[in-house]
Amino acid sequence: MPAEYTAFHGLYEDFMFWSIIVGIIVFVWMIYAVLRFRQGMVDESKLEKLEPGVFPKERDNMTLETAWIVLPTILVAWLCVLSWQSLYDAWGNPPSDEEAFVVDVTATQWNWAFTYTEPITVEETADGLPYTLAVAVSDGSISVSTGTMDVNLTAIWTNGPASGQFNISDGGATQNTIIDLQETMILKINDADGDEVYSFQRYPAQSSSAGEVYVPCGEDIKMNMISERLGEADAVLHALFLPEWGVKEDVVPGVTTMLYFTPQETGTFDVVCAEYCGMRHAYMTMKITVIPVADSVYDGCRSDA
Ligand SMILES: [Cu+2]
Repeated sequence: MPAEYTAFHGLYEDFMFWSIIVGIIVFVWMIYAVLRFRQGMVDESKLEKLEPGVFPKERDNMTLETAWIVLPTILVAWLCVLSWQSLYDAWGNPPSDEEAFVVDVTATQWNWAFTYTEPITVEETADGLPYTLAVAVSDGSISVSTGTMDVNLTAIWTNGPASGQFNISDGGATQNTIIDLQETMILKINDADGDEVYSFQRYPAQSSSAGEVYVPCGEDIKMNMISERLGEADAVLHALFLPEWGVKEDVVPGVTTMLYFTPQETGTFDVVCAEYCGMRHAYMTMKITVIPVADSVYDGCRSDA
């Protein structure tokens, strides 16, 4: 079910409520009619015989007929009104590419490729560390400080084709190295047991992250989507579906389609294909991670909680 803050959440609950009410009325009436009028329950000799071609006008019930036309009409009209807001949310007012955090999406048989159009930095520190870990990555160096604590850590980094590692003890270490922030930069810091205590990932514009796409919390996220050939595999119809926000849009060969949403909570959610696209359609899944934004207007965006 879509997240509670989305228009689709309320819509789902409203439709569920009215479906259950209508379902109860229909099924109770149907079961009653089946039992009450089954063969043997009525004396057939007393039944009036209907004449073909003659409408039994005397058995009209105008009130009943009006009711079963007017009430469902009102209900359907009401459901249309309820749907309006979510339709508007999904299609009505797309953010421009300048306002939004734009990710280009290329669907192939059978893969999603997400390419950032602006840089994004993803930083994560393990919970409950008994020391304060401060890390700074700049063009000229990687600095790690553990404050007054002497902790043995290992930093492993890759920056485009370059890579390296260094050890940290005595409260910190600095590695002087040329970091090109136009290239993907990944830094992981592990403790003596090999467990990751910190990770830093920076993806420049036109780069992609493997197996997972990162988006900032609280911003309008816009996905511009195309479908492409991959080797021998044809460009076919796909549909990007993000169940967490209840949004889904077709990805059509030869056309750029678009989808947008505004995450208001951090976390990792599913990305799936919702249009059958061949043998490995079911495996066309990925993860989308909404990363915290410290000064966001949304409570759910400010921490990793
Ligand atoms: Cu598919």
